[in-house]
Amino acid sequence: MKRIFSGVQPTGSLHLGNYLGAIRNFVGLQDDFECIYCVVDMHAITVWQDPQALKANTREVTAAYLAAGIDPKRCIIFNQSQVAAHAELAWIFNCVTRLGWLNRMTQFKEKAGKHRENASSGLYVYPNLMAADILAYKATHVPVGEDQKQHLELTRDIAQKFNKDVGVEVFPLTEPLIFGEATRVMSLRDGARKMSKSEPSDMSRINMTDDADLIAKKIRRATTDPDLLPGPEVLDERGRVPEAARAARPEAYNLLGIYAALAEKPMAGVLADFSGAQFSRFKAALTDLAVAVLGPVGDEMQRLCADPAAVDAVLRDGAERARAIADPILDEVYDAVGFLRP
Ligand code: AQP
Repeated sequence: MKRIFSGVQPTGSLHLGNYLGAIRNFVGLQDDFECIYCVVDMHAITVWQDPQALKANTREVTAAYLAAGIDPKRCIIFNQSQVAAHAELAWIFNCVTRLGWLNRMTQFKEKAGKHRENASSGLYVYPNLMAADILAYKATHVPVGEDQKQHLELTRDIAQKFNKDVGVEVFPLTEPLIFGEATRVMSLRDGARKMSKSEPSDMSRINMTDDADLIAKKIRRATTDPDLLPGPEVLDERGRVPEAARAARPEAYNLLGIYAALAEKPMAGVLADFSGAQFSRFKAALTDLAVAVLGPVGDEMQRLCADPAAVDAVLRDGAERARAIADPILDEVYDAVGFLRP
């Protein structure tokens, strides 16, 4: 049976990047896989989270899953800290992963930045917890964006080393699930930076719960350049924007990419529609499209967040079903390791 595991961190306001790069894709997968969608609150605390905000954000991510169309009966939706197997297996993996492997992880270097000595040890061993998330369910597939590819490779290395060390094929080698053209949504203020929950400026992102006026204001103020929009002739033979063209006009291609993703249309079609247009005309069309796509999802999220008891009930039910899968797998792991459970 094909089983998916994926998660989103409750680290702040969910934005268009989280929607286009992750949550929208999760919805389609539920038809072909057994899907486990987690709100990874234990990953979130690898950097400081205000406790009240963490609770609210955990409910918000859950509401986003539901509002986007993930069916909590067909899929398992829960928050990570409710299922002890994640922490327990992560400890085992702390003892499997080699320091050299972790030292190669680029995300730690990016997130810890210049203040490496001050980063939490949780941030450093984050990839071990991610491996535990996936392997606690023996997930066969994980949808990954560019930024998570390296961590999934590490998950495979951990599974392989564990199996070899104990001499039993306990874990599968989880496969990445790569979607068509990767959607990497960049900040509205700086086309070189990823749109991110933790970016201090709210004007840098479109939040999933922003209303029509706020979406219009953010798109109107989005950074652009003085030129007219390019036509489809800029694309390479595979219909992609060449790196050099993107580097020369990062903000323009970011907005065009957002349009293409929201319209679910190839870039060539979008460029044909707006070839030679001024940004003002394009931004008006982008606003209408963003409001049409995000509006209903945001409204439903607001409605769900106003009823925390209903959201909590989904998380409780999901956690129970998640434990039913993970606990026997953990028993198998403990036995393989040599832990007595008399
Ligand atoms: N800008 C983005 N474009 C496309 N996909 C994105 N994702 C995040 N940002 C973009 C995808 O959303 C999923 C959930 O991400 P996460 O919450 O686990 O953490 P993240 O990738 O670190 O997201 P943020 O928004 O940047 O959060 P902070 O600021 O807390 O670090 C992932 O599948 C991710 O690829």
